[in-house]
Amino acid sequence: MKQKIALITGATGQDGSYLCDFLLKKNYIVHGVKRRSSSINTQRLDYLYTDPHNKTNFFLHYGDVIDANNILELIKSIKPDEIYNLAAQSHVLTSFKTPDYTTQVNALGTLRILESIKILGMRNKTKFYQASTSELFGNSKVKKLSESSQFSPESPYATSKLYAYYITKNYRDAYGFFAVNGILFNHESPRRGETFVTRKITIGLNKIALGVEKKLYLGNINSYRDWGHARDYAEMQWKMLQNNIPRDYVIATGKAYTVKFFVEECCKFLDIKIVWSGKNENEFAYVKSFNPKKCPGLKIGRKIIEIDKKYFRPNEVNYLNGDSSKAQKELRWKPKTNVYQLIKEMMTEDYKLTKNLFNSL
Ligand code: NAP
Ligand code: G4F
Repeated sequence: MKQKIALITGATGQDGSYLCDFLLKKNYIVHGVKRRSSSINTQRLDYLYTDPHNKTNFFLHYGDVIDANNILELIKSIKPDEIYNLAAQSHVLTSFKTPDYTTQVNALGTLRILESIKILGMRNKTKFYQASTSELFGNSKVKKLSESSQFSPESPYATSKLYAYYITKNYRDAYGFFAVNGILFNHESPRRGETFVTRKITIGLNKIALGVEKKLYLGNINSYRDWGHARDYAEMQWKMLQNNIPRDYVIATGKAYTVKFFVEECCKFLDIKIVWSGKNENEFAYVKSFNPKKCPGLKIGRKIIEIDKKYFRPNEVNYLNGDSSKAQKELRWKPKTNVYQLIKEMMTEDYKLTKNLFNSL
């Protein structure tokens, strides 16, 4: 069988790295787009990379979805069977500070790829996956959000992704593209960016336990998220493009927890007992008891979590919980990793990382 060719924008990100790995194992030829940066930004892919002078199925190209000519050239030369558009300014709070840039990348970046496929006459060859998001739903009253729930974006990030969602649908409806939206709820992993809340917590608490840092500052700890594992969700991105018909799907675990719960479970992993005190922006957590073998850097009574208003968003999405029954039925899928397994994996990896850091100090 002819080897399939995939092009992945955002290959250097959390999802991109899992998807590259997944597709290479499926014997794809994988082309990833990386951005030029002043220091190397391919750490998540290093274990997959082979010098292209040797035989390899994995190639990285410089590119940027803001550069229409670059995107057109890449698609023209690579001739992919499948394009996964994962490139994004993906941080919600940052999107309030850089709304123009966020829109250029997330909204118009998507349009540029779709237009390139159209201009090159490749709509019958190339399938297109768009990384849509549960942020589209905003503060819905619906407790379990599905493909038919209403959108109500609450941030420049979500609004830019709303454009990308609809332009993908437009190209499917107007020109017959095989173009789909994966409406993915939050998914995390040891490769998650350090400024998203789960990873910030797993890194922060490990540093506190080992005495590298004293305190972790967080924003709104009362919001709920439906957290899955990025590795499981990469498989779904692929499955959507193997479907007989181009359809949009919600991918979620169906269970939502607060940020506060996530903190408490991470503390349990380290055998730290915390007590919460105070309210709203004055809330904090201090250490009631701990295991000195696991946490040589701790002291009883120390405040280890505090709230810093700078992490509050001008608009918050308070509750996100997804109903992925359509994907489960039509794509034969079940979320494999629950939040407890996710926390265990992230904490284990960040404990090792922090120990290495500590030993090198
Ligand atoms: P991520 O770790 O932030 O990765 C984003 C990727 O996009 C990185 O490779 C980044 O490159 C790249 N990128 C940013 N701006 C670009 C540009 N102008 N041109 C080309 N590439 C650019 O995000 P993720 O968690 O893997 O998420 C992947 C996609 O899924 C994103 O579109 C995100 O919005 C969406 N999504 C994520 C979640 C989630 O919970 N993770 C849920 C729903 C939807 P650098 O490495 O150089 O920064
Ligand atoms: O981890 P977060 O920054 O993720 P958020 O905003 O839900 O967005 C992520 O998931 C979306 C899918 O729903 C993606 F589309 C998007 O690209 C991204 O991957 O924040 C989660 C929650 C929020 O309610 C936030 O206010 O945690 C709260 N939070 C509390 N303290 C914090 C912090 N978030 C961050 N980043 N940093 C804090 O210190």
